Amino acid sequence: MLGVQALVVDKKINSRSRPFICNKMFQTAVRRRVATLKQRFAETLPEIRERLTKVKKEQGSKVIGTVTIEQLIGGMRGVTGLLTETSRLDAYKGIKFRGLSLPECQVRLPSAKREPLPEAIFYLLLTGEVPSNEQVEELRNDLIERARGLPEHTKTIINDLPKDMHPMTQLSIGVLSLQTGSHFAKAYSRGIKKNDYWEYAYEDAMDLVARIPEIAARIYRNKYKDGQIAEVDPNLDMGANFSRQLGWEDIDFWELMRLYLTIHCDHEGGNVSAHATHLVGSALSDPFYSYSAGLNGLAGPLHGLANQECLRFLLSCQEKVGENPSEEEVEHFVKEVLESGQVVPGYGHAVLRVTDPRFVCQMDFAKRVMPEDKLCKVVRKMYRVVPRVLKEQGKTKNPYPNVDAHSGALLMHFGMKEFDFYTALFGVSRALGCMASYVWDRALLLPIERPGSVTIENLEEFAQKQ
Ligand code: HAX
Repeated sequence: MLGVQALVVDKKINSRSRPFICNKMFQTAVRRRVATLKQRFAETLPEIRERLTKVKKEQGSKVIGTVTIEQLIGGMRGVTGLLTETSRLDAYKGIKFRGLSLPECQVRLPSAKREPLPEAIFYLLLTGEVPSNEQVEELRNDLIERARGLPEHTKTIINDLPKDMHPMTQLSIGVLSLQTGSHFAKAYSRGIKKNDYWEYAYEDAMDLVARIPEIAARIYRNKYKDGQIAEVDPNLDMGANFSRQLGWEDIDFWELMRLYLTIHCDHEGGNVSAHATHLVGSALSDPFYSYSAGLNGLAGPLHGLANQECLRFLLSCQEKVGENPSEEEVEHFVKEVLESGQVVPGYGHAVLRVTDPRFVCQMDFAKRVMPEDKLCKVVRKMYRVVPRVLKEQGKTKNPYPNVDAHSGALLMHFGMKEFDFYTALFGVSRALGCMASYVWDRALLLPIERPGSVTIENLEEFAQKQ
């Protein structure tokens, strides 16, 4: 929980007050006392650069794994080939952000109520340190200032896009339109030292993280509502501001948004959105080019788009067998989906081999905040049925639910029914992890990425020689 100066606990607030209210004197004190996130990053950098140089020099020739022909053909599953500082995914324990599991983040990171503040998780991803309330407050102020600088041309571009364009296409365009303000691109063309790349990358990354919520909210308001959008409130955190700009004043929804922004923010380096951002960035394309590419990957149905597919799947189950289906009816429905050759959305994972802890966090939230919600009850029935059915089918390496199996039902509960928008929410969250990693990539002076490739003929020849 944040300190009393910074927070009015939500039990005491009425509908006009906010669960994250900062006292002006406290803010001023924060500005005087606390090192900025950038300063803190700069302080930690020399030691980390030294460790990387040492491990490269002393251990550089050691073998970390091998690549089989099956892995080469099979999307490089299980091939460790990336350096990502921000998080690590364990097949059996799930995601750890800088060594902290999701439940640990919920306990240890500053919060407005219960769920971590998005600013706090971003601080953790960037520095590896659990921030104090004051550090989060300093970062929050910085992001608010930057959010207010959303360029006019970005607003115009979004307003002019066809309303029937998918939100992810719009989000990618919106992020790309920020590129005109890239500090990194300008500094690079002026000529800067490699050691200083990260400073400009940092400025861009912060601008992107600060501005992407309003871009997404504008897309939502234009496409589905009246096009009007609330101003950023300087007294609120990112989760609350984003919710308000989307049109939600319900503080339970603000908490859901904080949870949502936390659980989707990062999933180590190899997932499509993080990897695409990293790859494009390795060519020294600036953060806007890079994350726009990451968003294009997130838009795929096997990655981020699975959350909208999942909701469609849950609703069609209800449509077919009623709002409150029995487990037998759910089982029958799932088997029909599989027999028709489709995958069960929200189930399976390329790395995880257990129930995704991000699913568990959402299920806990649903049980606490909306215990009687019918759709959430269907989600829980699916959880009891689908793993067994997928195990019987025998193909899927991981028959358990992933993050996308629950998120749509939670959003539906609060009246966000436009499920083709859901992946855009994911995109706002994933910006936190991808941008933290982008800054590290430049800070650690990582080179352009350029793996080798072979032809089928090469593979055949290689196999014969072996
Ligand atoms: N339903 C039915 N079949 C499934 C399945 C599911 N949920 N998950 C995997 N399978 C099948 C695969 O299609 C594959 O079949 P073929 O051999 O016929 O091609 C087989 O089981 C083996 O696949 P796998 O090794 O277990 O899984 P992959 O690593 O290849 O793929 C996916 C991982 C997440 C893409 C996969 O499980 C899937 O398609 N799931 C449904 C879509 C989904 O929920 N995606 C979101 C993932 C989380 C995420 O990135 N969110 O952004």
